[in-house]
Amino acid sequence: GLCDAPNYPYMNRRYLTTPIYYATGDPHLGHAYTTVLADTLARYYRQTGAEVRFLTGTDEHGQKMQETAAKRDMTPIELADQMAESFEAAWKDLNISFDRFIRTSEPEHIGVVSTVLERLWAKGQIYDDVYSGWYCVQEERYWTEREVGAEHLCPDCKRPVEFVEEKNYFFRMSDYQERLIQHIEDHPEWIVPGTRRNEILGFLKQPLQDLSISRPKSRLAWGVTLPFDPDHVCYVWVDALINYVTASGLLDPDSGPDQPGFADQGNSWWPASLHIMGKDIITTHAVYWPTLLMAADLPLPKQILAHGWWIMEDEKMAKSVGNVVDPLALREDYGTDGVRWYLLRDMPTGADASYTPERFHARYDELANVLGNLASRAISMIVKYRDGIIPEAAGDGLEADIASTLSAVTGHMDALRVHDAMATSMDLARTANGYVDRREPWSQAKDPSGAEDLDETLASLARVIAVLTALFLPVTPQKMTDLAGRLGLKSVPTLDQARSISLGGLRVEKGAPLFPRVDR
Ligand code: ME8
Repeated sequence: GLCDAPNYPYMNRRYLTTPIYYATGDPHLGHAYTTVLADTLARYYRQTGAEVRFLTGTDEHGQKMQETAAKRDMTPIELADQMAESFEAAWKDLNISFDRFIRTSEPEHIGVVSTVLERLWAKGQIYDDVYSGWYCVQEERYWTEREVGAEHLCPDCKRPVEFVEEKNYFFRMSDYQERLIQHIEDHPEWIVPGTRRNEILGFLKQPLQDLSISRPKSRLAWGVTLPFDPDHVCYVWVDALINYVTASGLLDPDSGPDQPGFADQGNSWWPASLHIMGKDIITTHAVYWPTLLMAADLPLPKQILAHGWWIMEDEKMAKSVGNVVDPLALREDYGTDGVRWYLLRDMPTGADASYTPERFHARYDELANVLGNLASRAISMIVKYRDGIIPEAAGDGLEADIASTLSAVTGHMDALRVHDAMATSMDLARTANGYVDRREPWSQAKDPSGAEDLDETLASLARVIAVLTALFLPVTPQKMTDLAGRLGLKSVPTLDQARSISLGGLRVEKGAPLFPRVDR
């Protein structure tokens, strides 16, 4: 079937994507969440030895871009340049390890969009017709009479919609309804979490409409010109979704619909292993996108993860609402890794979460008081009692806890329950603090016959900290690299190495607090 590209080495090659964000405003905490989530998964997969391709970027065409640019007395490309730079800089500040930052204004992408459209056109998957109905500029989409109601408001953003009557090209999306339902039913993990899968299956109980894929240039000039009609541009969502294929290297932007690229899927990153996004754009990813791919005879992405929303005072955090939090400002107080930890620890992957400064602070305290404190007391004691050299002892005082944590965390990560992986990892640090309290190394140090016990305590602590650096690496990469260095390691061990690492004889080093106290 479509999902079973021959010999696709699923587990050892991972192609992960975030949405490409609208280049109409600066990144906020919601965008940062998706991107940090994707980055944490990317780092986790790399840690397990997979070859990873991690894509993010900006969505630069469409009416909203055209209007925002006009309001600011800029051309759309000037606005796009400025915003792409702002997103890319924000992601670098948040230590996002993307491999490719795609912009939909790139010639390569425009070429690939044309290629796909030509292909669909040649295959009779696109026809023209007159569309008359309601259009929301904010959401860049058409709505039916019933959906806009008597007030003529967009059901999503509640803004007034416009009545339009225009020639449109339509994609025969309705032809793929049964196949899509079958695909979702045959692959229970294709859309996660299950609530979103049920929502899509519910949506597919209604007859699927064909999809308008064009906008007349008279209304919207800023987009990819249709290869078969120079007076129309491609609908921004179709243009945007294709970015995932562009960046995979599957298609040659310079050749036509019959190019071998369509047949030879061996060398590219396509199909994506995982598309990550917020639940606001699940329909475009789980309905428009797979049906377009089916029509173009291309394999479907392996999995789609739709997470929840960051909420502020009962409302979705959004640029259009004006209640956004700047992740870069929070970084100044709590550091990059503090922001990353808060985002992943506080939002159950898939559900909504409420941003409050208090919760942020409490999560940071957990990092400082549990993980940071463990590291600082263990390293101080190794310095104080053993001249900074980790004792050569079995160090298996926490062996059972380590083994069960590693398997639980792996299970959570593989099931995309990242917050559970975080909570479980932090529990191991908590257990290790309990171990210190129970063993009382300060008493062992006073008792001359306690030398072996003390060696064992300190070796066990060094070992559990090495394991913690591996567990926390995906979410707090800078701090864990720093901590591994303080343990005398050249780098953070992989999870596999952490299972059997031996640290005896390494020299530890004290340093400034890993997670300094933040006064508020
Ligand atoms: O939709 N909580 O771009 P966009 C959680 N260009 N996540 C949030 C959020 C919030 N309050 N606000 C935004 C687009 N996000 C299209 C995508 S993809 C082919 C085209 C995150 O700039 C979340 O990932 O509006 C959401 O899906 C995305 O930003 C929307 O970003």
